[in-house]
Amino acid sequence: MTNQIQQTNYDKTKLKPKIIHLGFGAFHRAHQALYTDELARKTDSDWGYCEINLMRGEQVIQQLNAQQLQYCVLEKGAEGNTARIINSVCEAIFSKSVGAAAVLEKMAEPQIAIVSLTVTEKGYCVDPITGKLDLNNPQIQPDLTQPDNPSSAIGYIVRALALRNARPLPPFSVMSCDNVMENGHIAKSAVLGLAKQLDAELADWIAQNVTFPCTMVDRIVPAANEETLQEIAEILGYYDPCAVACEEFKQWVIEDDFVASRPQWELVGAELVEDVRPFEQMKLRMLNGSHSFLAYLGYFGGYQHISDTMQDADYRQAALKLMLKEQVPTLSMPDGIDLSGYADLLIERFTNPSLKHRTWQIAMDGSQKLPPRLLESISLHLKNHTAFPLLALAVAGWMRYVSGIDENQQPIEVRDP
Ligand code: NAI
Ligand code: CS2
Repeated sequence: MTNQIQQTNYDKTKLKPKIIHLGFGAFHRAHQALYTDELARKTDSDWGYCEINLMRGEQVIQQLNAQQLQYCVLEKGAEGNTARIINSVCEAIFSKSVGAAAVLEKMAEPQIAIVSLTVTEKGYCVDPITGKLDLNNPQIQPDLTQPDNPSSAIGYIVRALALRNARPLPPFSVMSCDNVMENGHIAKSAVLGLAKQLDAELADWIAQNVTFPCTMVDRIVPAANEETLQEIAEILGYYDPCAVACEEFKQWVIEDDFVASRPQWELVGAELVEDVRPFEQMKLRMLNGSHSFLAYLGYFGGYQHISDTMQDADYRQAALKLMLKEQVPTLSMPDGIDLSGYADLLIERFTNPSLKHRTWQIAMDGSQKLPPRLLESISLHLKNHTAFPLLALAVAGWMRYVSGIDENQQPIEVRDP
């Protein structure tokens, strides 16, 4: 196994913070920030990030600032590992350290063309069934009464757009990169839902002037633990607390619907398309649906990681069968997409023993994750009178899991809003 280090090859001063990203978590570091870094490596792109963490994630922002806004992504391949130094971040702030007014001023800077998000499924504060903003959500409630001092991601976006409209400045595009079906439409529904409560004219302006491209995002990026960070430190020769490890595979399908300009991500492998829906459905049902199946059933089987479940032929076969027999029939894909090959590739990716992706991590937030992964397919099976034993088993696994007691009568640390 070889380890390579890919150092940065450009001067960061050529970049401008033209994208605000909300949610500097593990995934964004190894996905959108890496694509944008690759673009700066290969072209004269001047697109850089201003990273903002809201509510949580103060420490990683401090650590990133302390290391000149560079960090490492370790890509773990079958042949070897590549430690890539990512340099696409120009600024990083934690909302509570600087205050809401300073964050809003950043979002209202004239050069900001895109606000992207990875704030987890629950960050949109929508009812998972209706897709509409939940006005009773505890994150949204304070934003209804104090809109100029927001706390939710949606509250920040609405207030920043209000500032841009008032100044007047051009709007930005809002690009969700979360595992939410029709994530752009959900982001739009949440933003308009809040704006309508605050100012009907603003809501109209947003509806007419802001775009919310949908995206399908894919790369398995487990939360980094001390073992991961030590492994990366051995390769780099120094300790990087912001580093993450991930698989080699990555995919990004983006609806080409930006109101201002955008980076030419297609030059570094992203697919810019008219309609992302089929790709989102394929990925959420086949990859994430079987991930959740393996997470709940694997947890009860005593398996700590997804790769451990893949060592058990029963689990492996069940995951493949769930994909091919119960999810594929619910999909309608453009010509040329080989779903059986896709399923085989997913099993291969899940098997990667160097990715320590905890079943417990994937089991988190099931109430938000299950609708696009399992329940929409179940609805279709019910309508068509077709069988769905494995989807039902996955839901049963979730029910059993949220009861909070495992097979040995031990408590489960359930995390779910
Ligand atoms: P993470 O836990 O490392 O990061 C989550 C980020 O979201 C943090 O910056 C946190 O501050 C922020 N956040 C959490 N709740 C929030 C809220 N209510 N409002 C505002 N910000 C909030 O998680 P990770 O791995 O980065 O994943 C984030 C999301 O990215 C996932 O939920 C999923 O939708 C998507 N994703 C993750 C992949 C992965 O393999 N990790 C792959 C594909 C998509
Ligand atoms: C996982 C996803 O945590 C989860 O729920 O199913 O984060 C998964 O790793 C990604 O969607 C892969 O792209």
